[in-house]
Order: sequence, then structure tokens, then C-alpha cells
Amino acid sequence: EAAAEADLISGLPASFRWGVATSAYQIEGATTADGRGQSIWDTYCRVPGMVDGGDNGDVACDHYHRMPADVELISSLGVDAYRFSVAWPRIQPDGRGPGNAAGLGFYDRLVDELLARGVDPWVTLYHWDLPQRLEDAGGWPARDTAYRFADYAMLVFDALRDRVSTWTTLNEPWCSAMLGYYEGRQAPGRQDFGDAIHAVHHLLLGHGLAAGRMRAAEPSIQLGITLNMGTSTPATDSEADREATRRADGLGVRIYLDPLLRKRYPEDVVADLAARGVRLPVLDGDLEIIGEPIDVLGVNYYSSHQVSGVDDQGRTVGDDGNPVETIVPMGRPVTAMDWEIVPEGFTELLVRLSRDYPGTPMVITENGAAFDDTAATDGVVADADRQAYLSAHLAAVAAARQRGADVRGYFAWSLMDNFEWSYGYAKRFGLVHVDYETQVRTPKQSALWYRDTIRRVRGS
Ligand code: PNW
Repeated sequence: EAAAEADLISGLPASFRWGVATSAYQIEGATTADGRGQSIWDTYCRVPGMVDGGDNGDVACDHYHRMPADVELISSLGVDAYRFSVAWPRIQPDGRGPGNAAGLGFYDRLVDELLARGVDPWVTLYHWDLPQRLEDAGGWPARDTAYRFADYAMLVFDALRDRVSTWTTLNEPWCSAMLGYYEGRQAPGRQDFGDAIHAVHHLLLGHGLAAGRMRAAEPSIQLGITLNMGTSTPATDSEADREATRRADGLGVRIYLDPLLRKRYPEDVVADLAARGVRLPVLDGDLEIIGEPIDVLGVNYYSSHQVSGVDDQGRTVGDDGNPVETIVPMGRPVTAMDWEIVPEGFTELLVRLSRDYPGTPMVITENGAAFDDTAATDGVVADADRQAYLSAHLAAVAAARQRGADVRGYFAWSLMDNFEWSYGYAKRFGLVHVDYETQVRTPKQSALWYRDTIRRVRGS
């Protein structure tokens, strides 16, 4: 198995881009330094019961104070690129107004450190840390937030555009909208389906407004958005299961990709929403803005799902009056997140995207796994499970390329263990182990394997 995977991985071209990824709130800490304002995650972490262990991002990996050493660590892995996000409340503490020079200064120095070591900076403008003031004014369900986002994007863009060529507007708008405003499992923890659907549209609008302004200022930039996606398959061939799968894919994948790449929302999704009494708040001209051409589609992949439209009582409509959509385990091994390990779902997703949405190159902007690592002993963290996960999924990417999917790069999630949102510090996704008592970083076996794999594929 490992040998077959290694063969596939060896077939990746020398031009394939390799990286590691993080996000601001998950690693930086220093949440009050240099005039940073409060974000919805600072607030959410303080609501009792929302985050495991009562954890928060106040200190995290203390990356804000350890950045040069962390860049050295990144460089030691031999990657081409580092994907990080900018914390909006460091740039605009209240979500509007002029840029905070001290906050911008941190990312300015980070970019310089990366470039000095030959690592290409990939900037993500929004990885979930909305300024709390904007949430108080309505958050993403409010249209104004899209315009605020575009203003913020231009502040960062103007500060870094002379050195940064690859820009991602949003990370995983599905999580922002659905987990944040419908399921309440992420900040700001609201639970209203209509609000979540309004958030979807305003996130996309914010992306389009920012993308249009960045492109107008600098036509040559590499511009993209990152979506989390998986393959949904019906649990059985029944009509109910096939319909539930269509709906899951509609709200998980097509409600984003159709407006972004075809300038329209999918008709079946619009009809499903109408049946639930909800409407996308589209104004004239919005789809033209959202459909601003992008150069790269960022794909985050962790798992795939088997979907059923029937609940455990045999019903197709639940107590809430909505059609049933349940996930039926496939009986695969799982990670520490309880997410099933389904590498072939990754291949299927990439091949399907390249067929349904041709012409847009893809980069894997996140892929990785949490496992219950043993603590670092004598400088060694033996994480064979993570290495096996990465190997299987890189091979899945290579297999998708052989079937015509235009995938140009891969970023492992994550550079180091960090604040895993509502799971706190208990879930470790890092290639590098972090001791949160001492902040000592120890590359795990998977990190060394990743470094050697990159070297081998490059042939250097
Ligand atoms: C992504 N889901 O989140 C995020 O981009 C990262 O910040 C995060 O650390 C990583 O994946 C691991 O969780 C997701 O429920 C959160 O399907 C939830 C889901 C998917 C991705």
C-alpha cells in the first residue's frame, strides 16, 4: 500500500507546489497586543460550554512573539510556500476605519522573513475572526459586512501587494455561515437557518467585491477562494437517499461554486430554500460581482460522507418539518475528530470538480488529520497514523491528476498543533508538536516524512 502510494506521489511534477498552512486565531495568541480589537472568537470562547476545556486563543502557540523562529521551522521543512491568515481585528480593531500600523507591521515582518528564506507567502484574508463590532452590527447576515470586508481587504492588499502574489479572500465560507449562524458550533454561535443563508450570500459578495478591487489594482495577482468540500454519496439507491445527497451537495458545494464560476445559484437549491421559507438576498448585479474570475480554487479536504434521507424512525421529514439528511458511517477507521478516513473520496471530488467546473486550476489549501499523539519524548513524536493519512491523501491527489484534475499544489494542515476551534487544544493537527507549557516545537515523524517526500518528488 505505502509503496503503491509512494509510486503515485513520485509521479507528481517538479512544478508541483508544496506548503504548510495555519490561521491567525489558531496560532498567534497576543490577542490584545498592538491595538488588536476583539473578534467573535474571543467572545465565543468566553461563553461557558462552547469550547472544550474552556480553552481560548489568548496565548495559543504564541506565534505573534515567536514568528522569526517559526519561519525558520517552516523553512527547515523545505516547503515552497506558507499559507497563513491575517487577523482582521489587528488591522481594523472595530472592523472599519483606517489601518492599524502596528497590526499591519506584524504581517509585513512575517512576509519579509518568509521571502528572506525563499518561502512564498500565501495570504488568506479571512479565516473566521470577524471583528466583534461588526457582529454587533449584524455580522455576515448583514449586507454591510461584505463592503466592510472589501475595505479591509484593500488595506492589507495595499500594504503587502509589492511582495505577495497569491491572495485568498475567504477560508471555508460554509463553516462561517453554517457552523457559525445555523448550527452554532462555531462563533458567533447563532442558530437561525435564514441568517445562515443570508451569511452565505454576503460572504460570497464580500469575496467578489474584494476580488474585483484587488484585480483592478493589480491585474497580475493570483486570486482565489478556499472551500471545504467532500464527496457525498447516497447510502442506498433509494429516492430518499439520492435526494438527500443532492441537497447535501447543493448546500455544501454547489451553492458556492455555481455563483463563483457560473454566475448563478443552482435552481434546485433555490427551490429547496424556498420550501424552507428562505430566500438568498440577491440584488441586481450581485452575481456579476461574485463571478469575478479567479485564478485558483482552494480545496480543503478532510473526509467524505454517505448520506441518507431517512432517519432512525424511518421518517423522511424530521420534527423540525425539514427533509431528513443524516450521515451514515461507512465503517472506516476514523481520526481523533471521529472523521472517517476516505482518501478515494478526495480523488472523486477533484475529478468531479474538474469536470463540472472546468478551467479553474485547483490547489489543495488544507488536508491533514488529528490523532492522539504521544508527547514528545527524547525529541521524537511517532505519528505513523498521520503519516499514513498524508501519504494516502497525496496519492489520492496524484490519482486525480492522472484522471485529468488540474491540481497544482498541496498544503498540509497544519504546520503545528494549534487551537482547534471548539475542540480547543485537545485535538492536534500539527506536523510539528507544540508543548503548550513550554512552547517547545518538535517536528513529528510525519514532518520529517513530508520534508523527505518533497525532496524526493523534486528530485533534489
Ligand atoms: C477547517 N466540518 O475547518 C479549518 O479551515 C481549519 O481552521 C481547521 O483547523 C481544520 O479544518 C480542521 O478542523 C473545518 O465540520 C471545520 O466539515 C469543520 C469542518 C470542516 C473543516
